[in-house]
Amino acid sequence: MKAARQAVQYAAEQLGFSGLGVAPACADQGDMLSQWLRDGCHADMHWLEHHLPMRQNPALLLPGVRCVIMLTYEYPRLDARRGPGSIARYAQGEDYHKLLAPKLADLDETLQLYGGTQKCFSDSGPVSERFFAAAAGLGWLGRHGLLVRPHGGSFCFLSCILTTLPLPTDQPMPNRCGTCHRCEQACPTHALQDGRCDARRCLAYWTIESKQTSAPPEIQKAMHGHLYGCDACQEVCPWNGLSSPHDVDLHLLMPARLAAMPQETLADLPEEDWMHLIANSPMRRTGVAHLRRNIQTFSNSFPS
Ligand code: B12
Ligand code: SF4
Ligand code: SF4
Repeated sequence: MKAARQAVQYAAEQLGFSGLGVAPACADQGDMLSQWLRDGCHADMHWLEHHLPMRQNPALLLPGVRCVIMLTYEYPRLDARRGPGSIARYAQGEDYHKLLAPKLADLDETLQLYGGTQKCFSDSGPVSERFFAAAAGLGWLGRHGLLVRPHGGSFCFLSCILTTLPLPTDQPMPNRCGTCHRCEQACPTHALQDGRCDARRCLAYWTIESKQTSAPPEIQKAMHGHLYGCDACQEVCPWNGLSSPHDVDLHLLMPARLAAMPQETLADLPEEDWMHLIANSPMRRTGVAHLRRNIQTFSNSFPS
């Protein structure tokens, strides 16, 4: 199975993935996810409860699964928006689900040549991607809960391939956060505690996932300037220095028109123009009405 691993590793590099590691599918995930759900940290993302059995047992997704191949794909490290109305780095360009799916299908084909059956996901399936990325030796889970790599930090997408092939696996690496607590301290809503993020307080939840028409006052205040997502806990991480050993896919860069558009123009933008602006973006999933709600919320919280 060494040959299969070499083949998929080579193909992944050709397709632009920046890292690959392999974890045993039966790796012990502990109780953290169920505890997080019991504590209500998932807010109203009820699909996370429904996915729990599959998350805890990948064999329910792919009978006979032996390994989880984890991959990283870089996104831009610079915030391309000028002025308020910031958009999280991962969402500045085209929709990564669409970008990565054909690449994963290609890797699936490579593994089929070695007799494997696969299931592939990138933020699109009931797999604990952060857990398996750490178990596959790609990095460690920081105090913000995200995967941090010694060469590259946390600004990357995770993708996974469940496979029936018994590939050689990797060893997890030690946590290198040391005495640093910068991410916890930088979180504008104090959503981070003991290495976990409470979605009920996280601006990424409020600006991307929440269907509610308003947020609690302390969240509204912190939402100021955040149009979509939040990178505050990652911006302060010392492992996210600007020097990157990896190139960034041009599809993930922000279109110039969006980068330069002032927040006031966005606030008054007709529906049709919005649709055109976010046609290929992951923001399309959140929808124009909620993006307008986000602008409204932060305008209201800090009247000029
Ligand atoms: C739901 C979700 C969200 C929710 C909830 C976030 C949260 N608190 O988990 C919201 C909308 C808030 C969100 C926000 C963001 N998200 Co998100 N999100 C997810 C999703 C779909 C599931 C995460 C989840 O289940 N969380 C619940 C926690 C408890 O489970 P978990 O993360 O899997 O944690 C496991 C480990 O923590 C493990 N564990 C931890 N410590 C230990 C110790 C031991 C000993 C053991 C045994 C286990 C263990 O136990 C858990 C279960 O296995 C994943 C994709 C996926 N399928 O995994 C993306 C994902 C985690 N998100 C991602 C990103 C980029 C973000 C944002 C940065 C986006 C932004 N800029 O706005 C923020 C970051 C917020 C933060 N600090 O976590 C990336 C992370 C990439 C990376 N480098 O790690 C992912 C992996 C998507 C992807 N494929 O790229 N997200
Ligand atoms: S994404 Fe923002 S709000 Fe959420 S935990 Fe990180 S800093 Fe806090
Ligand atoms: S900011 Fe500090 S504590 Fe947080 S992930 Fe980075 S090194 Fe770890």
